[in-house]
Amino acid sequence: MRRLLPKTAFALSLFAGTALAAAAPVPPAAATAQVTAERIGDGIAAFLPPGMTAYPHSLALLRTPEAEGTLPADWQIRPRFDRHVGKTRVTVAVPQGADLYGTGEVTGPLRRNGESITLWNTDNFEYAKDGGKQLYQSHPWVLGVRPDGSAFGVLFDSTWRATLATGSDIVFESSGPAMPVIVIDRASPQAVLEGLATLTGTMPLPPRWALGYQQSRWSYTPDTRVLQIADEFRKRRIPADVIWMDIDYMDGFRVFTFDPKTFPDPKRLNRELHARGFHSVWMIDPGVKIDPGYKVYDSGTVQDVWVRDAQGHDYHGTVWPGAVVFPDFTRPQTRQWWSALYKDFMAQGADGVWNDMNEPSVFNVEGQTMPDDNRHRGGGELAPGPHLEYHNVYGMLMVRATREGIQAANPDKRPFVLTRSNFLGGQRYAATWTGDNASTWDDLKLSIPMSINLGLSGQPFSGPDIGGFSGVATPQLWANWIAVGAFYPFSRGHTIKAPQQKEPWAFGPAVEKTARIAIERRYRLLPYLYTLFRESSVDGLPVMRPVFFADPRDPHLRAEQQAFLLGSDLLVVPAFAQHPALPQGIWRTVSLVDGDRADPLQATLKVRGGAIVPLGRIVQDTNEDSLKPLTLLVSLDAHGQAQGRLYEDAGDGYGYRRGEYRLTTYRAERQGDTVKVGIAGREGHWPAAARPVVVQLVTDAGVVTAHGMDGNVTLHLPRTH
Ligand code: NBV
Repeated sequence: MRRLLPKTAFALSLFAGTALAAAAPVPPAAATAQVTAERIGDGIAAFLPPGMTAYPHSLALLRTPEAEGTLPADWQIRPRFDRHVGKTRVTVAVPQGADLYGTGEVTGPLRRNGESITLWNTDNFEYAKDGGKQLYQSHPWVLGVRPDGSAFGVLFDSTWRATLATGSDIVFESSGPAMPVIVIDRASPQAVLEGLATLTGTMPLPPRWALGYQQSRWSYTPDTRVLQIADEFRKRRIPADVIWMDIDYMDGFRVFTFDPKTFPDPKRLNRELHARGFHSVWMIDPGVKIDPGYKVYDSGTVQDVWVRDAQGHDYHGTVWPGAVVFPDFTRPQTRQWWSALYKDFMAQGADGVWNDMNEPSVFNVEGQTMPDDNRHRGGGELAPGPHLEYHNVYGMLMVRATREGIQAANPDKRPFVLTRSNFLGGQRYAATWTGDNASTWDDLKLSIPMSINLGLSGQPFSGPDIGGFSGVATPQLWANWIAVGAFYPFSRGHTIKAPQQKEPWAFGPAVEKTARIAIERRYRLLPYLYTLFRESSVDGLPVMRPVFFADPRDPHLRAEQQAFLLGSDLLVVPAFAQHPALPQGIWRTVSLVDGDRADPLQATLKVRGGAIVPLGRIVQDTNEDSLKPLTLLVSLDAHGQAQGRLYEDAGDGYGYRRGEYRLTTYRAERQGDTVKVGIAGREGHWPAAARPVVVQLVTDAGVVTAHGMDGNVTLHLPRTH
């Protein structure tokens, strides 16, 4: 690492950055004059705008980048900085023929060429406002894929309100000061996303239960209704892991309280849910009711944690509880106070927390949020600043404090937080759902590119409200939605209060059957999914991937947004997909559950030739050991070989960080009329117990099954194969 500027240069800097100021000037070109460019990683460059001498503290990044050397002279992608009518503008020329992706939580097509969005976190009911071009989260990040499959990413490191246009130029126009820009340029989109993960971090491994199917509603109340729902799942033998408590459990919408009439004994409710094999997630909003005598309001007031208005008074807004104050999460004291509130809350036995309304959403005011000139006081690494600067990270700072609070309350468990609002890098703190969609075919279809683009922006753990939040879902729509929704990384049915129930059984027996099959398929796939989540927590690659990841050089796959990949080995083609562009090569259709191929609403699942996909048996929840037996779904490539991985650990806690896990690489090889399936590698300290294994070889002529012990199964092919 080089330090090119004398230390005093940092002191002179406008920013309190600690890292090295880069100083190697780029080759003289008018557009980039005075821009400082530095290599900060393998195929990663940072550009500081004219006048900036050190990389400022960044909320998106894990750590402040450090210079590693000068940029190669032939480095292609270089941002151009200029001021433009009171705004800061950065322009990046898009290489000829490149396809653009990412840009976070967006409606519209997967391929973002010719799109324009506003980065200003907004409560956008039914995605109606501004044509859905402005949603709950902001990701100032664009991924580009060139015709030859090589790829680049551009990260505009600013939290201020901005617009992001992705045309023949990428144009980022911010209401704030000039910001650093990071460019990643690597051999493939996968390699660019790995680069993004080194910068913004990865999703921490969630508890395994969070991968199960989840059921929510605004709201299940009273507590007896919650248990009825749980019992209904078990009675009908529809697998499920989580029931969600929306705002009505609170006492007059006061956060961290329970309605004494409808939820008199939350501890008991959580115990009852656990006894039924369910986990519980409870909503907490940021707005705190102004109510002297209410503990949260009183303690926050004593500790002086509230956001202030331009005059320096506590800002008052209106949300569910009526008049509220908002915690100023830019302050370290506020975050500590907020975290500490979770101690008693989690002691009631809650398993996870759902932070809603954290754009923050404010009722009855223009713009539906607090004024731009409200003051955030900052502290630590964060300078004081106006709401215009901190609005987009309000939700992220909130869930950071939430996560820390849950972690401190239950140090031996992995936190689970779901958030509506977030920012680039926010996968470090919370999973996400895509807000208030509607029960329409359009919203079903656009949920797929939405979740894919979130994954291409660093957030692998997302999904929409299955069935649509608002409006009436027809049985046909809901059935189609669950058939695909079982494969979102985050798989949760949820709905608004009225007019309809939207549980799997609410639409009659035919839809219930489709739902059961779809959810059973997810549960069979859990060993594979959990392996993917583990990999994503290490390398940052998405769980749900665009089809073009199968072959980034194939131009026909670049706009496919109906079908998608889970990992690299499983292709999901929704029943409603019309003329999907599918990858070349061997992809074999598989059945996971009795009746799935016969049900016309189920998505078609295809396994890549060359892959081994680990499957479990159908269980009702993730507490049950599904690997009795383990099934290995083997699909050989043209050379008669296949490989796949299975990650196993305790499902919760941090033992895996001490090596208490087992990562097994399976390999299959055909020799004449036999296929041997063995173990090619192991990692982790968990002992490999002898266990029965079922191998299902998927061939073009059908499935051949063999039983044996783990690591040593030989399958004899009948003549016809
Ligand atoms: O807490 C109620 C709802 C919740 O169900 C939904 O998922 C959130 O996106 N919440 C919004 C507030 C009211 C929305 C109209």
